[in-house]
This record gives sequence, structure tokens and C-alpha cells, in this order.
Amino acid sequence: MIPTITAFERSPDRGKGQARDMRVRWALEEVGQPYDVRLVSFSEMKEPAHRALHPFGQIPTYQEGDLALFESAAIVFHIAQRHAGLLPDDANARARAITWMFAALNTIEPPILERVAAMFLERDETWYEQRLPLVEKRIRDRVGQLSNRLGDADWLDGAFSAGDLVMVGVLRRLNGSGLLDPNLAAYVARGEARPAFKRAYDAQLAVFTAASTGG
Ligand SMILES: N[C@@H](CCC(=O)N[C@@H](CS)C(=O)NCC(=O)O)C(=O)O
Repeated sequence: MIPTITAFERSPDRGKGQARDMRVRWALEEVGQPYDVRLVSFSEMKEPAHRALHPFGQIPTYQEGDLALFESAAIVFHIAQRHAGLLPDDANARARAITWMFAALNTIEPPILERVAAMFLERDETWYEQRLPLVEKRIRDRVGQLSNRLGDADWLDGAFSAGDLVMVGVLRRLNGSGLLDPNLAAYVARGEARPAFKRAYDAQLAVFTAASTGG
């Protein structure tokens, strides 16, 4: 059964692949699972029909037969459990890969999202210029610790896993910010160089390009 995911009809990031359907597309590409995409507008996302799938009126969602899921990392986890390639077979290695998914979402992503929110919502506040460096220091501290742990390895724990997929997805928001050290920038670049990432990226970009050109 081919799953259907939802994505922005017109992504506010202008096709940079920062919207969270990107993680789901990437996971599906890694495991070789074809998928359909249903595009939704901002207003459709807030309608009862979409809220039945996603209580918070957001994307992405994932439907496969009777199963409907929301939360991008939960969807990635589901895909990784159902297909070979994104989680190791060894039980302890699998638990560690899952731990990295949680670390990405729970430890690394929060300060990064604080920065995004500050830049979009707080730019006109009198205290913005004082606050931004504090948020950026929190990010630098966290990603510095992550970089130390990664060391000179290619991936966080042995072979590429769903943990790396979610972590790279989270860190990509810092591309061009100067907040990633060269070691982590190279880690992100390794993720982005994977053929599955490129297919996912191109697919979401094609949606934005078509919407922009009226195609
Ligand atoms: N924790 C959720 C966050 C979902 C989320 O924030 N989706 C954004 C796109 S990346 C969205 O739909 N924003 C539109 C809105 O909130 O109205 C996940 O990982 O799926």
C-alpha cells in the first residue's frame, strides 16, 4: 500500500526543504518506499478534515491504510521500523539510534527553534538585539557538545540511521548561520549528499517551483 503524506502547497521556505515533510520524504526515499503527496494550503490545514489527521493543524501527516500519523519523527520511526535500512538489527544499537532521534528533537532542536521564532516573531522588540546572542550561545554550546561526540566519525553511532536522518534534518536549519562548526557542517553535508536526500529535496523543490510558476 502506497502511503500518502501531506506537505505545504506553497512552502514558506521557498523550496529550501526546511519544512518537516522533508524528513519523511527522505526516510521514504532511504528505504525505497514510493509515496503520494497531498498538498494543503494554510487554510486547509486548519479545517476540521485536516485536524482529524493532525490535531495541531500542521504538516506533515502520514496515511497508510487504516493508519494515520502525525509528528515527523514518529513517522520516520514508523517507516524505520517497517523497512530495513534506517535502524540497526542489533537491539542495543537500535536503542542508541532511537536515542539520537530523541536527542535531535529534545536537546538540539529546541534552542534552534527558539532562534527561528525570535527572528520571525521578535525582530521588532526592543530587546531583540540583546536576546538573540543569548539564544545563539545556547545553540553553540549544544552543537559544540554534539560535534565533540561525533568526533571524526561519519555518523553518530556506526552506520547511517534514522538518528542521523532526524539530526541532520534539525541541524539543516543552521545552514548559513555560522553556528555550525566545520565538523558538524561536514556531517550535515554528508547527509545532504546522500542520493535519497537529494531525491527528497528535489521532489519538495519541484512542488514549490510549480506553485511559483503557476505550473
Ligand atoms: N513537531 C511537529 C511540528 C510540525 C510543524 O511545525 N509543521 C509546520 C511545518 S514544518 C507547520 O505545519 N506549520 C504551519 C502551522 O503551524 O500553521 C513535527 O515534527 O511534525
